[in-house]
Amino acid sequence: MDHAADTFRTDLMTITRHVLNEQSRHPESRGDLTILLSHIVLGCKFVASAVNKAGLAKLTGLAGETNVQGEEQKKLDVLSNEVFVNALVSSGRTCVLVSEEDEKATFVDPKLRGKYCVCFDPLDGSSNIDCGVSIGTIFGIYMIKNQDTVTLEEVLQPGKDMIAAGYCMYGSSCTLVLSTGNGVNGFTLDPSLGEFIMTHPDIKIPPKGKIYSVNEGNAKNWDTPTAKYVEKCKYPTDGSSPKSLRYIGSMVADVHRTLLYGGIFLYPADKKSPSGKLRVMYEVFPMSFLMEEAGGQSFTG
Ligand code: AHM
Ligand code: MG
Repeated sequence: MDHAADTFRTDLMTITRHVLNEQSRHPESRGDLTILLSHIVLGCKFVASAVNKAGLAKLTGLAGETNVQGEEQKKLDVLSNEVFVNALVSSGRTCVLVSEEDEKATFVDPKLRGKYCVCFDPLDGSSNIDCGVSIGTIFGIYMIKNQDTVTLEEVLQPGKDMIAAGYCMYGSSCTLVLSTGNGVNGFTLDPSLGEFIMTHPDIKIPPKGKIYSVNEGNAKNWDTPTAKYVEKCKYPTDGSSPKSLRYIGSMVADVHRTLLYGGIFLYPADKKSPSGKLRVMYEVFPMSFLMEEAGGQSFTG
């Protein structure tokens, strides 16, 4: 007779179970990070559902507003930002929120404050929304020394002080990749259960990769070392095979593929964006944290 376990996985490592396991490694922990992460997971589930319905619910298209970087906001960006802000504030575990969609940092009402600062891009890759290509949420979490006296300066911490980071990719499946500083794990949303189940335990980036990922349309504005590097990917001089080019234009999807398949993702500074296009606090630092936790490297220049 068939056992249920032959057909179904019956011992499921949900993201909550995983985070609780991680928490038990720190006996002094009071579960604050666990609670915060469960609110982030809720935000991701909400956005996943909204992204799935975007075309049907007429959520695609412009919301008629402009964000800090002067870009037009999409309705889904606005919605996702609201969901994350509400989820993070109501967790009672945050004191400052820094969102790509908000011009100023949000200082949480003292009555609801906790010790964490969360930097996030609620919906990255928004130019891809209307054609159904993968987009994602990116987040990085810092601990603040004194939540009552926190200042903006204290929020500008170096990436190495981050205590947890992750992203959620809304693609052909919805995948959440998380690190709390003890390796990287990936979880896939099972829509029938409404739970993220561990599908990619202990992700390690392959030591060698055959893919480079960059917006080559910017090549005329690159500096010489960048141009030379990319040239070598295409015309190797050491007898190796040329690398393949893959570029989605959604950092979450491009980084996710790089984590799983190996290779390099780059968005070099150029004449048009001398300090680079990607934003350090809510895009580069969290992704670098994950890359390094997965055994990879992240660097400038
Ligand atoms: P966004 O935050 O406005 O969506 O922009 C960030 C995105 C990244 O996801 C992606 O890596 C990059 O911009 C793509 O830029 P480009 O279209 O210049 O190649
Ligand atoms: Mg972004």
